[in-house]
Amino acid sequence: MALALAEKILNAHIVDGKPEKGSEVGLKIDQTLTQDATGTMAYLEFEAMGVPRVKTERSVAYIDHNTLQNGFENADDHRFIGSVCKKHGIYFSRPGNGICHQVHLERFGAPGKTLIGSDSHTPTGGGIGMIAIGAGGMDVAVAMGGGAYYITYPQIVNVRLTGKLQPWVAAKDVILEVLKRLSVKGGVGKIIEYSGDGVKTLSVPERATITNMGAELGATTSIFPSDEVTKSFLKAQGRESVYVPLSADDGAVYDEVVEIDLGALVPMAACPHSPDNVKTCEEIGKLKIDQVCIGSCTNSSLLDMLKVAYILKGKTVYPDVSLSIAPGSKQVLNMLAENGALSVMIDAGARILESACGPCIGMGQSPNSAGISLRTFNRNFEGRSGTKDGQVYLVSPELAAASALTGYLTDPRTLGDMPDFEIPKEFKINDNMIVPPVSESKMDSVEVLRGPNIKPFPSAQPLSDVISAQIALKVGDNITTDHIMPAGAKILPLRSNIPKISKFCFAVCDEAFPDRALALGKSIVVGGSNYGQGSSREHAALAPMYLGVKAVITKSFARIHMANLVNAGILPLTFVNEADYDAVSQGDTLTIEAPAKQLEAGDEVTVTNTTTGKAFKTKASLSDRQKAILTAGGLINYTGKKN
Ligand code: MIC
Ligand code: SF4
Repeated sequence: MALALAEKILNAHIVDGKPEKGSEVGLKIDQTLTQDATGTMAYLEFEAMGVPRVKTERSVAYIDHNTLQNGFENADDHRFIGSVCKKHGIYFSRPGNGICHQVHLERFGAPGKTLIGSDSHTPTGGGIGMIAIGAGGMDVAVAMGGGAYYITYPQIVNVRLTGKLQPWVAAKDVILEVLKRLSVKGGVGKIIEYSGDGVKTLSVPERATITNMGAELGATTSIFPSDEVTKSFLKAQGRESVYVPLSADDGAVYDEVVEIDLGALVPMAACPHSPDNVKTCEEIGKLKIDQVCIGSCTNSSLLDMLKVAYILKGKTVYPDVSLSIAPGSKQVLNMLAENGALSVMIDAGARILESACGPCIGMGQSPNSAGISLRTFNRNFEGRSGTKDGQVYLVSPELAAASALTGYLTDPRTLGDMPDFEIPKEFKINDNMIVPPVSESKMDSVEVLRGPNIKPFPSAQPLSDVISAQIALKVGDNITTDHIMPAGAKILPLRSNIPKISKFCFAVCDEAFPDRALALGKSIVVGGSNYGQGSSREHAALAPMYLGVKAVITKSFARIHMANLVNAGILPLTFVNEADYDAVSQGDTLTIEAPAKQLEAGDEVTVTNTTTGKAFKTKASLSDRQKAILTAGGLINYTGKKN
């Protein structure tokens, strides 16, 4: 049978289950990555598994999120991760070396390999033909220990690209168009596979922008073929040896087809507060802006930065506007320094930031009150910028730079002719900020360095005979992990301390929730559709678990968050009749009799609202493996039991 590219790579990695759409398969994982905001927890979990050395082909730990170091906590985490890496066979990308996804693409990614990362934008690797998937820290820990990573065998959506982008229209506009058409839930349970004549007109960094922001579709991942363009990129990175040509078989059959004529696209923006709220510049009209931020794992490549420098050359940032620029990696920053583009940016008045996530995760550069901020990032959820009423628009670097000069949202096509921007024949390669692990003979002598803020992860309880608990919180549709477990400069330093970080759980929705949940002892959360979209942070499951949440009942879940709930031993259920969502209220007591037995018997779980006396049906869309994990009280307990 003719196969899609994604199917070919998936099938070559299946170690458990069958490639049947909708059923669960276990995949062999070739590479893993972590970043520091999820990494400490992931390595604590890895340590708990007692595996001396990682069993993957390559595992890399990056320090890129918590680099503000406003206090000892972040630096302690960096030191802990660095020492764990040395001991357990993991490469360590030091702070300053760049954003995990950008550096991984430059230095480690390889076509045809599988990669999981404890960060939802891991699909960036799809830009060079990898199956790269975002996962919770616990799943990454298991993969580092040689265990399989489980996904639902996905449907494949084929996005067929034809034509060529017009001058000043960007790869960002391609993914914004896909988001406009499919929405933030359109990709759930699917892999987005790009093909068609238009593919060869896009460079690797442009492809990576598209696969990166495919995370906002809720997709399992996105992938481009590996072709001559991939080969030249890898060659310029001194890594031609990992190149293999890869594409779908002729006549591959897809579950859905989306056609996009690149030549028909125009510059666009995702308006507040959702990445799928996409409008063209013309539709948005005259919009006065306060801030422009360029960078993040979506748009911080050398190519992006060269375009920005070209636009800023000889000009000055508009008086009322603050422009910050964070090049994605040390390689990018260094090349900009050497070719003079950095000086052009500084001359124009840009505020140059270190190569890290920075403003994208609310670590500095929050806009002014109700400030309008144009960002080249991938998420514009409410409050994520650090300013509650900040209005964030997601745009291309070209549009961002043009607007920084005029003070208004500006269509970059007004800039006139566009020169050809090309990937260099050779990137500047210096891996001196990537520390290799010590040899096996020396690993016993490495001491793991911990700090006072690094607390062990809380352990979950096996499923009890009956769950009877109050609804401590009822929320609406599209609740993001930034609602459940906010990030930002104040909260991110607490990522290694679940008891402390839990005090901010659901702070965006209801500041009283943590105290209420703790006082109740056990509780239930009710949500609408696409609950838990966004980040892969398992803290959005670990904090509720610590606060005593036993079950979350929603209209539907986002993929990674649902897996994280299962791993944390929290029962994820969906309403069979969505009308039952309206029939429950915060404060009602719900009872689930013999949950483990109900799960064993099938996928339907009966819940009784003891406050109203009404019973309703819910669905547990779980594999047998996931049911066993829940019964055992989370993935760590389950893995311990199995060994
Ligand atoms: C994000 O973009 O939200 C993050 C911060 O990179 C997260 C990971 C985290 O919360 O640490 C993600 O996307 O998974
Ligand atoms: Fe970092 Fe932002 Fe990318 Fe997340 S989306 S990895 S915070 S740059």
